[in-house]
Amino acid sequence: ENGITRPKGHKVTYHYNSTVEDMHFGKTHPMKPWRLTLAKHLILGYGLQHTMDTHEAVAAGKDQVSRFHDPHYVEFLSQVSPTTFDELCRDPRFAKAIPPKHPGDNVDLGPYNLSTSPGADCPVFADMSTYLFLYTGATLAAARQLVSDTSDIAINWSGGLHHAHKAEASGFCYINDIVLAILEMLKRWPRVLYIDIDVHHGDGVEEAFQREPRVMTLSFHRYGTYDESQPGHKFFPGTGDVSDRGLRGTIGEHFALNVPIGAGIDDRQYGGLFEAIVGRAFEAYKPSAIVLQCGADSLGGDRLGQFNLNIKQHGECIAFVKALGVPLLLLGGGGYTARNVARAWCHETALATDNTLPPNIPMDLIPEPRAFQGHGNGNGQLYPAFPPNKHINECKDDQLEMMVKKLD
Ligand code: V1S
Ligand code: CA
Ligand code: ZN
Repeated sequence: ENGITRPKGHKVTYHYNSTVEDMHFGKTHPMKPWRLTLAKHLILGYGLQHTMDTHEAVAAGKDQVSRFHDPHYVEFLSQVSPTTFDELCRDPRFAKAIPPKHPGDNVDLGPYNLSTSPGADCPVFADMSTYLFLYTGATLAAARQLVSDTSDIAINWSGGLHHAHKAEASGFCYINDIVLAILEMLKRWPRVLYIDIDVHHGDGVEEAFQREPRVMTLSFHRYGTYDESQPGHKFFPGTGDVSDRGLRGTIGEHFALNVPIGAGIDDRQYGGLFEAIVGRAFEAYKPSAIVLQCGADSLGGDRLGQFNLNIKQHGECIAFVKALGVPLLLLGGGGYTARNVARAWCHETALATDNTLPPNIPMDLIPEPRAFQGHGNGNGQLYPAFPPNKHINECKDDQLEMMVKKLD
């Protein structure tokens, strides 16, 4: 009735669990799982659930998670909560995982880079184990749908947590669901291409497969100093230079690609880079399947990101990869201006199912209202003080072209 139809010729599955959406990392923490509820409500509002099969995820098992992660770390994650944390820290099995304290550290770190201090990147919060094993379960279910040919495109917007290491949480990521999904896909396919359009470097996935020629990792990310005011402060996580190509001297060398980018890249420049590099990587590597991490913190106006992409261009990356015509796992990731994240992932769910949404929601990015910086309207509300935080474009076309040549 509203023109929304099932895709012809391919099948899409959507993996979710509402319990994940109700979790809280802490009041000041930028990661807001309720952005997933916002996205889901938009998706349901447009009727996109009729265009795909929806699957409620069940929790991953400890044994499944241990296929990549250290079993002690997995055990810790399965037991940790704000009430058990101190006792677990005293447990001799985990004591050796507590990092030494550096002078100037403003948060107290426990084992595996976890912390109960407010403001920590990887806080211990209520029902955290449930959250971790559920988002991982959703990604594994999605990967299994592809492997068993019951899906051509499988989606889990709660996954894509690319910074988690074998025995360490990092940058809001605890379990690396992406690595686990790729391991599942390697059971069937000889080569998997991983593409990461989150504004941050996909370091955890790259590191996991740095010796593995059967996985090519390709990340586009902001790289360099955070801003001029603090020359020593690197944009997180600080890795992913163009010269970083997989572990030197191993058979994995040349199977990692990195595209470091300056602040403020625009749609035209990003689209040019993405299509040239992904097109060439696909042609040369001939992957049997693709995993695409669709972090929405590469959008303009993101609370943490520094790119100026619009939802249209972000979506064009997904459409370009879909058109390559191999089984595709679509995952979420970062994205810290919740309303824009929800609109991007709803639009991308529509693209996956060959639908175009009616243009009754503007495609322009909505600025984040900023407390204390806005001007009151007299009704206790704040107007945004600035247009979306458009970062000054410091990407020169000739420098971008040079980088593409270097990568070839
Ligand atoms: N940029 C940034 C940023 N902001 C925070 C943060 C802010 C408030 C809090 F209450 C807690 C944390 N942390 C960071 C970054 C991590 C970014 C992770 C991105 C994740 C992803 O989108 O790629 C995938 C989901 N952390 C840092 O910059 C490290 C510090 C250097 C500064 C912050 N403190 C808490 C730790 C050290
Ligand atoms: Ca990235
Ligand atoms: Zn990110």
